[in-house]
Amino acid sequence: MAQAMSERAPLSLVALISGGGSNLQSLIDAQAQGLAIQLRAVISNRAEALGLERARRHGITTEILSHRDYPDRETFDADLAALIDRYEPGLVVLAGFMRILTPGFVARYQGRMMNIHPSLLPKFRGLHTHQRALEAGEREHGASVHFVTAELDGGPVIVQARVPVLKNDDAKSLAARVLEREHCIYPTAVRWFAEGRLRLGEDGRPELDGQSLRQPKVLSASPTRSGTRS
Ligand code: NHR
Ligand code: GAR
Repeated sequence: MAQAMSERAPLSLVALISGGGSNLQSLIDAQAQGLAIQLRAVISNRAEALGLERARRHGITTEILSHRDYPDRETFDADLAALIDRYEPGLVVLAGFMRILTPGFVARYQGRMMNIHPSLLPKFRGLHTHQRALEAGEREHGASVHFVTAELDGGPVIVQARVPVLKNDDAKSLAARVLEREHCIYPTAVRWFAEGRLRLGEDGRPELDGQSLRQPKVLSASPTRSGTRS
């Protein structure tokens, strides 16, 4: 089909997953609604990841690379990079990917790899964020999209979504409330990147529309301000 001359080529993506893949699904759905991305491959380190089934259902190429087949992180990451590079992605998205990546791997994709993390970074880096937020007595929790750096969950934050912690929450109910908002902010960050509005600036901060972000963007849950349309 003919493309208007002003349109840029769709942003090619490779997604890394380990589990359910609902964030992957949010990107697939955003694409179906017109976001100019092309999901070239979904790579999982777990053969049983449900996200692989979602990808297959949408005709997206899937790859399994089990970390258990490797003696150490370096050799796993070397093969992972080789696999990713076959698809020549403009952006690599970690979407519930559960393996810590080596500094060499991260450097290769500097400025073109994002992660979604289920906390209001810099709070609660690492795992079990919902339980930890509850135990800390937080009244607010959320999720963050950040550029990936060697520092685990320490990369510059692009956008966050905040949710309230409710009185009777357990880790499961809180995770579900956060996850729903993840499905809004990840496609938004990817859209900004695809439109050429977002990049990792020289100063190490995200740059959106030519402005260095001193604070992450925060998307509210209200549909008119959610950032899913503009
Ligand atoms: N790698 C680097 N270098 N930097 C980041 O910011 C990364 C990263 C790899 C993954 C996602 C992250 C999250 O959003 C992510 C960010 C896995 C672990 C972990 O401890 C921690 C954080 C994240 C992902 N993984 C264990 C490990 O030994 C394994 C846990 C498991 O398999 O269940 O790799 O939370
Ligand atoms: C999401 O909440 C994501 O933020 C989190 O795991 C869930 C994956 O859900 N990521 C991490 O904890 C990374 N360590 P999904 O597979 O349905 O997208």
